[in-house]
Amino acid sequence: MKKAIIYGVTGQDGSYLSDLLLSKQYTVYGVTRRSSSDNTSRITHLLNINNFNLIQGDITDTSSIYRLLNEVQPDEVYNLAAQSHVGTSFGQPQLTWCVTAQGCLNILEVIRSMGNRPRFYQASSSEMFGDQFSIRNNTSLNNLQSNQDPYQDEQTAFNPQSPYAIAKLAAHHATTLYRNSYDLFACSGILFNHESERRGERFVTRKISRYVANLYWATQRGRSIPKLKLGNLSAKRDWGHAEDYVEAMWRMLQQDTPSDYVIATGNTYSVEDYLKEAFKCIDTNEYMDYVEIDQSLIRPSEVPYLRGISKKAEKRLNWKASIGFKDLVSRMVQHDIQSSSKHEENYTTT
Ligand code: NAP
Ligand code: G4F
Repeated sequence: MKKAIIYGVTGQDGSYLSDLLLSKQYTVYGVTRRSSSDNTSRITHLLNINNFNLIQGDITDTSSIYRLLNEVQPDEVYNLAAQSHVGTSFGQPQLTWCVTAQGCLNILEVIRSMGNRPRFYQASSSEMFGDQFSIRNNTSLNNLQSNQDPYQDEQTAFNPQSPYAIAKLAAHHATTLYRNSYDLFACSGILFNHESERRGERFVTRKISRYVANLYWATQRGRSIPKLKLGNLSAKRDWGHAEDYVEAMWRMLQQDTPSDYVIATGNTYSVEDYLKEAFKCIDTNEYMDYVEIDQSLIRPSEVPYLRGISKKAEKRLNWKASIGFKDLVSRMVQHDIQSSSKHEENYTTT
């Protein structure tokens, strides 16, 4: 029976990865930060399972990492912990650095000091590419047909556009350095955006799906609700479902040799496309009637376009995204409609 430690277990990916590893008979040690209010809503279904252990800790505290790894002697360590909101990172750059960059280095240093070294997964991000892309057929960004070139893959240059992306890139380089210099089995998954019914409520997809669900119920009750405040609608993202993506993380650590992989669907859609598709789920075409552009939500610097090519993962990990854009949007909206029916409208408009 394998043992895995998950940093970031209370987050979207941590909860799905726990589900996956428990289904494979792992014993899971999920690390959670002490909090004055409950932060375990995504893992309540796991709290009474024998093979699932919740441990208090923090990746900014190396002594607690050292103790936990040496006590548990895990086979695998997944670092999913981060201050993961790009917009927030502009307001809290130092905190983002301490958690998202330094936290990874702290874990690497502990693993390096161990006799039996666990395999290590680092949650790298497509945000590291920033404004960079690769191109085939001389297609330019201004002359783009949907789902054609450009793209990002393992060869594309990095040029981070936020404190979050800078911190992720530092952690990414540290992971490569420790793999090459100290022979650690350390992999980075360069994951493109992945969402789900468990997605944090301040990421744009969930913000929209929750608003649409609340609008649906308000309309049923003959009420109106305030407009949804959004920032940049033209940014394009490659959106997949988190359940597919945690499978890729696990597969990376089962290979004979460690490496880095781009994980993405290969398709790109704008925030406005997501908005349109979400409103379609409640048979509403006039989606802009419900939206207000809020300048304070426009970031000082933006990543305009992401579309990942996962050929390497397809070939070596036999991995491919199984849930497409329309399915993803529909699942999120339907889930939010069902869960908000129990409550009065409780929307986030900002
Ligand atoms: P998430 O929902 O925001 O989860 C982040 C997790 O990190 C939470 O469990 C959080 O705990 C924990 N955390 C924050 N600060 C910590 C600290 N100091 N010590 C220990 N834990 C801490 O993020 P996600 O969407 O699941 O993403 C997982 C990872 O993949 C993150 O590193 C993210 O940056 C990266 N990533 C995500 C995507 C995506 O599209 N989802 C794409 C590429 C990379 P609390 O619950 O207590 O806040
Ligand atoms: O949902 P978002 O906040 O995700 P973003 O910035 O792409 O970052 C996510 O994906 C990364 C992988 O590429 C992860 F590394 C990261 O941890 C996170 O999971 O924003 C998506 C787009 C952006 O262009 C943003 O400017 O939506 C735009 N947007 C427009 N209005 C908004 C809003 N984003 C948010 N969060 N809230 C808005 O009101």
